[in-house]
Formats: sequence, structure tokens, C-alpha cells
Amino acid sequence: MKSNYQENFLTDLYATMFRIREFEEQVFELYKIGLMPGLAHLYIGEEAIATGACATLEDKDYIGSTHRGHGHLIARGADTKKMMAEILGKKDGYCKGKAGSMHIMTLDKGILGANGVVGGGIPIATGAAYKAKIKDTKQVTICFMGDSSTNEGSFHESLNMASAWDLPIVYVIENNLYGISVGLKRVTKVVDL
Ligand SMILES: Cc1ncc(C[n+]2csc(CCOP(=O)(O)OP(=O)(O)O)c2C)c(N)n1
Ligand SMILES: [Mg+2]
Repeated sequence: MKSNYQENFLTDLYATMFRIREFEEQVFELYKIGLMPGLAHLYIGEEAIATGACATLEDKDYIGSTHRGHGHLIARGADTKKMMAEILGKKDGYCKGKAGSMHIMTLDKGILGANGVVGGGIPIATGAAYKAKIKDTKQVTICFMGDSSTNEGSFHESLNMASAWDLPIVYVIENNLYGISVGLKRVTKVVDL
């Protein structure tokens, strides 16, 4: 982990958060005028989560993402020009414009991919951690997920396997208390996720 006391560390973190906010505001502008295909799931308000979590990683490590993945990628150091090209469906994008906002990925940065399926990124990230364990590569995986993905089967199965096998993975629940319009309390008994 980078030292918390490293010179400029805190201002670097703030700059990353700011970069995410500016990127998302730009995406929203393009979405509003119909330039962006698909949906714009923005990361506005959650910038600190990805920024803080990704600051603990080394280049060789992995991240798993969600349908709200732009912030995760920027915090991981992805090229925002290639991201924007991807989001706009252009061939210069990370996936030649075929993945768009919700399935963008690049193994250059260990970015296992955003995922339009709620909870879909959890087993993928758990698989990466399993590989790191059996090959003893010392890679760590951070798996981001929304609160509503904790009601998916993939969440329970993956965390059980990760726990049973002591996999090198950290699951980060981005709990904004809602899955679209459904409040957390309506769909789960354990609200302290
Ligand atoms: C398996 C699955 N079920 C339903 C949906 C529709 N859907 C898209 S986003 C979303 C809510 C996600 O909520 P959460 O995981 O808390 O993330 P947030 O959007 O709050 O960041 C749902 C239900 C989906 N994409 N995939
Ligand atoms: Mg949520």
C-alpha cells in the first residue's frame, strides 16, 4: 500500500475524485443530447470509494466493477480518452466501441470489466482471486458492488467460496441505500451491510 503520509498523497486523491466528477458531468451532458448509446449510470457522489480503495492497489492487481463503473476505471488509472471513446461507441475505445459504458474492460490495468448484470462482476472478480491464489501470483482483487447485488445468489456463493478458500480479495459494497427505486430496508433484514 502507498504510504498515507507520502507527499501530495491526499491532494492526488482529491485530484482523482475531481477527475471522476468532471468526467461524469461530461458524460451526462453527452447523454442528455443523445450522443451516448445506452444508459448513463454515473458515479457522482461515490468518487471517494473507488479513489480510496484503488489507491491501495499495485499495477498487477485486479478490480471488479459494476454497471456504475466509470469512477472505478478512472481511479484505477484508465485513460479517460479511451474510456470516452468507448462510451461513445467509437473504434478508438478500450473495446473498439463494442462494450460501451456498461461492459468496458481492459486487462492492461487489471480491470476485469464493468457489468450490466447486477452482481455479475462478483464471480468474475472471485475467479481472478482464485487464479491469484492457485498460481501464487500475490495479486489482490478489489470487487466493487452495489448494495442491491447483496441479494443476488452470485454474492452469497462467491463470498462463501472466497472465505472457504481464503482468497486474496476485498469486497467493497457501495451502499447508497437504494437499488433503483427500491429502498434497502424493504428487501433485506440485515441493513448493516
Ligand atoms: C440481475 C439484474 N437484475 C436487475 C437488473 C436491473 N437493474 C439495473 S441497476 C439495478 C439496481 C442496482 O442497485 P445497486 O446494486 O444498489 O447499485 P446502484 O445503482 O445503487 O449503485 C437493477 C435492479 C440488472 N441489471 N441485473
Ligand atoms: Mg444501491
